[in-house]
Amino acid sequence: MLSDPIAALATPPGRSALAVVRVSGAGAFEVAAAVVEGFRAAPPRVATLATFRSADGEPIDRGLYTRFPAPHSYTGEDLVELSCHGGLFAPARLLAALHAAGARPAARGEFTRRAVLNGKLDLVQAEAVGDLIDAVAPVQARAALYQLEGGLSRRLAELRDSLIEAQALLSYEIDFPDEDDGPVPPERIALTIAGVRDRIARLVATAPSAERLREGALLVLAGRPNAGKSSLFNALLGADRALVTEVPGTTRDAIEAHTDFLGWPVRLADTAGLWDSPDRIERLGIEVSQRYLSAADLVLLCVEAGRELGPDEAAIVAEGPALVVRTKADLARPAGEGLGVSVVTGEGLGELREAAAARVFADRMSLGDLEPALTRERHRTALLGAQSALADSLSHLGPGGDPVLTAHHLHQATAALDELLGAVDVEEVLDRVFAGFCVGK
Ligand SMILES: Nc1nc2c(ncn2[C@@H]2O[C@H](COP(=O)(O)OP(=O)(O)OP(=O)(O)O)[C@@H](O)[C@H]2O)c(=O)[nH]1
Ligand SMILES: [Mg+2]
Repeated sequence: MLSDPIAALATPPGRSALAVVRVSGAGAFEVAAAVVEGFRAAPPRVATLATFRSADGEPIDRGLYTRFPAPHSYTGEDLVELSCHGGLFAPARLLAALHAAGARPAARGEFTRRAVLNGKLDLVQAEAVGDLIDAVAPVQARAALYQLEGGLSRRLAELRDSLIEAQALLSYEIDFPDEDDGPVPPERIALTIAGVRDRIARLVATAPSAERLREGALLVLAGRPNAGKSSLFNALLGADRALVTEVPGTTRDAIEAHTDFLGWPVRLADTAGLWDSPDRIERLGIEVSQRYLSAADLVLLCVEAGRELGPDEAAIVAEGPALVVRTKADLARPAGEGLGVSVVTGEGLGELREAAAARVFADRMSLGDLEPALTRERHRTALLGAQSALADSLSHLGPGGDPVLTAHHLHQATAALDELLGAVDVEEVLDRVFAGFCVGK
């Protein structure tokens, strides 16, 4: 049943001052009344102090409960929030009592899923709830909050409105096919459609850096053995994560760590040195390095300051995107291009962070994080679908064209936007979006 009562812990389990448990669905108030002493019908949305008891009347804790009658709740259903002391016992016993009183354990993301089904949030906003919780850098949190507050949704709704307008204009054309220049000139319809197509193109262009912002840009430290990659990895993280020795071939397997460069989220990867090694295990490590090189948003190519770039290194730069980092700048003056750094003196580390962040987040820096942007592949795929449907619709417009086919493709484009916002009932899309959520969301 879709609206059966569900209950789950909304805070992380473990030692804490407080824990919050949520119950939502038809019958949530009856479930709560079985556990909360003196649970009363009034007043809504006001926290009330009460004793919580298990089915056999044993006291569990004293805490606060708040009643949110539908539709004025997160899920749009009757909802109760109970807060008790944290730790291992009180929250678990409170939850068990609520389950015994008839609430089922919630599935991943089920609270937010219900909010979407009840029209409290659209799908793009629901994704932002997950992004806000998962944010590790301030810019990620700001972008998620903007999306949650409807920044992207509003932009998509405007596009949808324009498409509906084009469909309306087109229906005149279909209804009065014999009038030579019809009540609406086809050029006007074409202009409206082309306008939407261009606005979609501008949104699609935000996808690479916005997806990067959400996931963290992948920066890969690569170069010859002993170039100082692992030392730089540790220095940039501010922690000794990777082994460093004077023996070439120290790093065998890639290591990844999350950090931020001046507030911009990055995934930093240290890799095995690239050379023709006779050692089988080292060769396997080098294959991993190659895969990282091709997946990188930016390669930080480490070359000792004292020497010229070899052809292997020049090839990596040519393939790009890469930034040449001249390591061990305390030992020699950098020869040729690249940014000099030293992990001994700390020289160049700040500049490197700045240059790398500027390279991978250039357009987010110029746009600011408060512009609608496509933060997921799902958004990009939907809008690319809409874009090609619009191109098809334009190709059937005008002399010799078929307005019915134009209308059909316009419809497809609108459907792509609807699926993106979750306006149509698409269980499969919902399943995919909420698979990554935790049970209390
Ligand atoms: N003087 C100086 N020595 C450095 C610097 N960076 C690294 N080294 C030394 O260079 C040697 C190799 O450093 P690593 O960081 O292990 O080099 P790597 O590129 O990870 O090497 P592999 O994992 O073998 O490919 C070590 O002896 C480091 O102490 C630096 O900035 N200045
Ligand atoms: Mg190493």
